[in-house]
Amino acid sequence: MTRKPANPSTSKTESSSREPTTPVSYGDVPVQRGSGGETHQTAEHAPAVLTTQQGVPVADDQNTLTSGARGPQLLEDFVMREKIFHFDHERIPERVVHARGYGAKGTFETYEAISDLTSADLFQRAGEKTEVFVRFSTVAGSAGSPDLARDVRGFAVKFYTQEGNWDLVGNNIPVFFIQDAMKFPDLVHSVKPEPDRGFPQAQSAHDNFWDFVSLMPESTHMLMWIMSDRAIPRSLRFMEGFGVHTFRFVNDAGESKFVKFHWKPLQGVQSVVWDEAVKINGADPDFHRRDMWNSIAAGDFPEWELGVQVFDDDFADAFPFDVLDATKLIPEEDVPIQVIGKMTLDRNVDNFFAETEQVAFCTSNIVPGIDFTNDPLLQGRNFSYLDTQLKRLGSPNFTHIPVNAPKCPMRNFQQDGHMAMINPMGRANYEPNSWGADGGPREDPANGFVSHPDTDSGGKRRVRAELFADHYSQARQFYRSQSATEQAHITDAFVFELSKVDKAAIAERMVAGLRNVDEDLARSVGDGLGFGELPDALPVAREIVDDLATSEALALLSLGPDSFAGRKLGLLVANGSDAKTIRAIKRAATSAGATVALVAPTRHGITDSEGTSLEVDEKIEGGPSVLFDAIAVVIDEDVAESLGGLAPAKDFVTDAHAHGKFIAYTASSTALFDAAGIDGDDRTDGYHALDGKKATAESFIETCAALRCWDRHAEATSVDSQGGQ
Ligand code: HDE
Repeated sequence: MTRKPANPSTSKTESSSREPTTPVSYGDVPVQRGSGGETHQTAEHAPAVLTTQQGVPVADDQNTLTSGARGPQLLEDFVMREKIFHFDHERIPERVVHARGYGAKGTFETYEAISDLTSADLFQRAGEKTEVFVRFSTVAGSAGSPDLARDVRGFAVKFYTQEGNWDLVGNNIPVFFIQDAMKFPDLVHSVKPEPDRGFPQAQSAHDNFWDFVSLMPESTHMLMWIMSDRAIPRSLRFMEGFGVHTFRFVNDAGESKFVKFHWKPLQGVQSVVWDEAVKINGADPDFHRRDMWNSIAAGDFPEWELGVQVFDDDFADAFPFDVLDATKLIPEEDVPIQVIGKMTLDRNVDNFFAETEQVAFCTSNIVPGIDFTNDPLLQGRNFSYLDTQLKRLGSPNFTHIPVNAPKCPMRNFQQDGHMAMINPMGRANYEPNSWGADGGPREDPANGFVSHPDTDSGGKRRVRAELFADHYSQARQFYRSQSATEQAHITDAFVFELSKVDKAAIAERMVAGLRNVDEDLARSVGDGLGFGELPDALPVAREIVDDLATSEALALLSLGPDSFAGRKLGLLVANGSDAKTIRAIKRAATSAGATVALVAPTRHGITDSEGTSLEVDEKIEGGPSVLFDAIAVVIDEDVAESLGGLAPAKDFVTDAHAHGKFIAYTASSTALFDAAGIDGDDRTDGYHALDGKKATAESFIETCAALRCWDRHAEATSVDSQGGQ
């Protein structure tokens, strides 16, 4: 057996003088050293030799150098000092917002050339493939916060094009809270933990947030989105993405049009319900990142189409709102989306820190053919992102880190600085110079990036454009575009969040603002909070446009998936469970592209009715039904009786019932449902009886294509059904 050298200059072969030694002690655990001093006992291939950062082979990685077995440690122990020194400096500052994120790699494929619209190199050739790195994130929580916080999700894409990196740093919501970057620190301070007490973490349900937004009516449209189920996605794979701002496309002839970017998930759009989100955060705080990692690892690659809304100055001038205002969107019905390519995420990161943590998105990273507009939020971001990367990554050479480096040629005279990996070669490090071909790179006026020559100018003032003063019209349009189910969820979310606010005046001011959106919404939120009379509506700065057409694309439920593919069934089983039924349901689910997790009273396998041992994925306490899109219960009568006495087993079915999930069950399982208070009369809407037959299992899985039984969910969560007012 030949050992792979750790480092050519220090490699030792099998014949090294360091022969196997006796076991060394590491606490109470004996550790067997290999012939090279390494301690990986069972590796099939001999691992590389452990070295210091200087490449010096390490003989003992378990014990510090001491003077005698019980004596003092020696300062000369460079091996130990280097290891601890490095460990002490492992952390870099987390992002001030979007600290919790998850990355993946993939490819963007251009469908057709769109040279008439843009000269951007990646859009010039049909079938062109461009590598991408994507980082999804929440905004408010710190790096260790739970995934299912009610929050916007970041959707940042780095395209490594042949003419440089283009970063489309978007969100899963098409509008934003504020209109001017000047207000961003205030917004973020208000949602982050309150400064005196240091909580709440990853939550907007507290006084400071609602105080700020209720004083900033421009946030109203965004609040409608953030109180909708868009803010609690089922998975990062089932979210839309938006560039939010209006950008410019510029073609070779220098002609420019406005453009808004959209990501449309081919998986469909899907969210969870609030009670589920709260419980998922406890059951699996890594729910979203685990889902992404597992799907990619299993070869079920998520895909999004990139769409653009392209429009000209005439449209912008006629549109009732300002296209430079990031609190407004352009309905798809007004400017249809043109799909221009597809992104597939097919590789997980090799190392979380190296890629997901160190990736540095900058809105200022654009390429020839794409340009900014004067959106004041976008312009402010162009300053902020570059600035923040310096703080976070510690050196202007963060562009040398592989995840940030372009994959096309990069040459300039920038040099030195902390951790410089790339410096100019040769004698010339300036230009102009007269060193001819050896003098380094030169500018390219014909093909280099040229800013679109916008002619807007005016006196220096701190003002907002006139149409920015409309704060309610599109919030109303959004609310009216939702189904009754979605409107109810929005109402419940407002009630939940405002019920966490201690100061009554803040909640009242918010409800006063909601009266400008929709009277019924304000009334229902007021009722939920126990208000008697509603406060007067807030004054409006500009007359509300009341006749905006509703837009189906703004609702979530109309965008749901059309099959059960990519989703997960939780199958509750135990010893003696009917083998035929288990087989039928597993086959039906997997052939529909879904995954099945076996949940059982014990983790280390069960034996089915035919005596076959089955591996179990979750012990019932660790695999609550909130982790699954639908459930099936296949247990025999004795087990159903005994599980009826176990709280987590009852929760498994009551939660699935209340969350409106599709539920399949065998006749032998009913005692569990009865014990959980779901008797025969309740087991109707969305319940499927299983009988071991293939066709029954398939018809259940087909039904699961629909998201939920919303009526059951509404009934289980309404105050009326609980005997309240
Ligand atoms: Fe960001 N934002 N942002 N933002 N943002 C950051 O940059 C900022 C805004 C967005 O996964 C920071 O690298 C300002 C809108 C995403 O690494 C920081 C303003 C949108 C990410 C910053 C905004 C976003 C960030 C923090 C108001 C959607 C995560 C760390 C003008 C279109 C990127 C960092 C990643 C991150 C500033 C508003 C999306 C501080 C000043 C609007 C997806 O630079």
